[in-house]
Amino acid sequence: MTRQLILAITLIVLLFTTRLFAEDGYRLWLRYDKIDNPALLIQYKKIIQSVSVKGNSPTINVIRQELKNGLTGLLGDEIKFADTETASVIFIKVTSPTLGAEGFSIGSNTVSGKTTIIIKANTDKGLLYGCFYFLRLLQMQQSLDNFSIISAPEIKLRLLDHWDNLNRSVERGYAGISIWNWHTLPDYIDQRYIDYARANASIGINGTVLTNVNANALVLTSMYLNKVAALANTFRPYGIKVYLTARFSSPIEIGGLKTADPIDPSVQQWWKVKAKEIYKLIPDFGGFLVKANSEGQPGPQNYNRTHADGANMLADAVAPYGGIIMWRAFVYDVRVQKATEDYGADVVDKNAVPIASADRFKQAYEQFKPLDGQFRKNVLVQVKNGPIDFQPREPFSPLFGAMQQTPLMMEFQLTQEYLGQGTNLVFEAPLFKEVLNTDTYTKGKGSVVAKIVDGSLYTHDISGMAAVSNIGNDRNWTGNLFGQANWYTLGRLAWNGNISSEQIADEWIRQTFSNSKIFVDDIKELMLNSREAMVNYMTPLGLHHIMANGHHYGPAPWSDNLPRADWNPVYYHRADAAGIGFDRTATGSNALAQYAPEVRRLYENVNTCDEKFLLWFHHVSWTHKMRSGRTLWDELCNKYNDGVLGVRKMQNTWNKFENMVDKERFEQVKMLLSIQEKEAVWWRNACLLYFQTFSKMEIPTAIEKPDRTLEYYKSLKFPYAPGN
Ligand code: GCV
Repeated sequence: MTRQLILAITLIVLLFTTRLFAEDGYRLWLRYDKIDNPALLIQYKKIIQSVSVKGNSPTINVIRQELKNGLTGLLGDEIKFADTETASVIFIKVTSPTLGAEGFSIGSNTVSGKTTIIIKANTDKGLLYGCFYFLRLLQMQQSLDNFSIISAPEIKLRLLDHWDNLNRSVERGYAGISIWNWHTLPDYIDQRYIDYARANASIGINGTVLTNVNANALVLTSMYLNKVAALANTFRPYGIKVYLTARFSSPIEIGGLKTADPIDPSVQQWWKVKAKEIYKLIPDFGGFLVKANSEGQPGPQNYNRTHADGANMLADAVAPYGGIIMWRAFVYDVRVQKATEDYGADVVDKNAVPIASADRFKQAYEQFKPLDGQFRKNVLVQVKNGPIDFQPREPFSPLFGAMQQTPLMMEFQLTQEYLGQGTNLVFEAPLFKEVLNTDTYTKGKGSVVAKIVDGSLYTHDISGMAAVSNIGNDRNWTGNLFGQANWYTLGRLAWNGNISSEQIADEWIRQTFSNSKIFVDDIKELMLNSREAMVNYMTPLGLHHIMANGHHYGPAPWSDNLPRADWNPVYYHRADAAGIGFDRTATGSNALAQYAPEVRRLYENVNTCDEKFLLWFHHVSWTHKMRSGRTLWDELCNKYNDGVLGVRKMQNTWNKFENMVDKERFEQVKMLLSIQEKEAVWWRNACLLYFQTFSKMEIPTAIEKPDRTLEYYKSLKFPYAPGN
């Protein structure tokens, strides 16, 4: 073969593969394609002629690189760097009390027809955030005429929590395996690590917990710490700190001690030495996230100590270096379970007596509220948004507002463990906003959850919002392309809790797909309605926790065979001949008493309770008259059916845009929506057929009849469902 022929073939292959991978979703919302509006492009080019970024710290170098890629891509010409005196886009370090350590200002000024854009910040990191904001403005095709913005984050710790294991499996992960390739670290730095850091920095995320809360002590051994340090070095220029999960029994498992008792001086010393070792390798190490005495994880209660004793011991170890401890409040009563002797496995004590009267809803509050005021200053208690476990809709956790002396960190879940997993398109911003906007009334009207989380209501210096990551090594990062929007949401909401779901969707669509008005409007509507559709086809009217055991994929409201009563769906829906739902009023578990009186009053009366939460708080008769005038049974049937119709509407909307989305992404979303439709039908049919065995009422004629039997749905098994 001649050299020319080889060259030609290589070129063809290159062209082909470039096209093949051109729009596979890898670039997330940082696509930087050339502006497709010719008039605007001319304007932008006129304004943005050269850029000035002084200095050469690693972060400043990152800014230059991002501007080079971003502006060259968006404008179509190589961007020039120039002096402050001549450049038209100028990054400047200033000293400004309003901007803090991470904020920035950005504005444009036109004098005698020449526009200058100035980005100011106190720190390199602030400039980096300003750089990404500027690039976002361009990607969203916004005007650069005379604008002025000051932006600083409301929440200090804005974190992704990876439930990634050292063997690269991801607990509740639906996007491939872990992006951390522990085997090739520390020497091999995958480009993905850098692109991960860029994506996070672009939305203000400033920390990452690399490992699963069901923790493996090995990550604290020196071999792994060197790998962690390599990731920390990669992320540092992007303003991202690394954190690890700490297995409470590590002093025994890797330290050779006989105990992990937090009051034992040798244990305290072990953690202090470990912290010293970590900080020597990673001077800006963020700290530890801990799941203790929960679902079989070891913790201080193994030694009759409290969560505060455990958290404080670790807090003391990292305090000299500025580290923090995030101690999870996701606990439920340990009296029905115990850890094995060597703490090596999650074991449920099958002989333990379930506490019949206990309500899992109440248990985190019961264990943590009495500890308020006992935690060290560098401890945050990390609370899931609702009292049970990331359900499609939950009331807010009663701990928010109840622990006023302790900074409470929000834990959301991006990965869709209970929200249709990898196949369902569910935009989570409305879910997160619903919780953040809810009034706890703990300090009078207006005591919304957002103000507790950002530390403003009870005046805490540290504040945090974390979300369980939905990222894996799938080419498009999140498996379902629209999962990227949920990652985007975490960053934007942690930066600014007031930003609306509409705005988040708008920004994401414009950067990820297109600025076309019709596309943006329709896809925004699709996204904004997706969460309610999912609530309807899975758990309408306040049903919760009725999914299959273990992998949690699909419906199984009939399930009643798990060793803990409160792991079983029947425990939560309590359907019987009289009705359905969990009575959490004073006549039942009285969980409502954990809320402020104003909140309790909103929910305690079956006739006035917000119907979205009805079955969370009441056992309601099948013939109860709903606000629509229907019986509860008819309403339930209608809601389930509305959910299915909602998904079909999403399909119709998406299908309209075949010509406006590249083939690869269009087809992927289309195929997943079609799976989602089937799954919605499955949820509706299985749940209605099962609940009908109690209600003994007909499914209204206007609603599609289930085409399979209940036995069929009960027989479905998915031994290899992902994420388990
Ligand atoms: C990491 C739920 C999930 C578990 C998860 C746990 C937690 O129970 O199913 O996979 O464990 O929450 O948040 O700790």
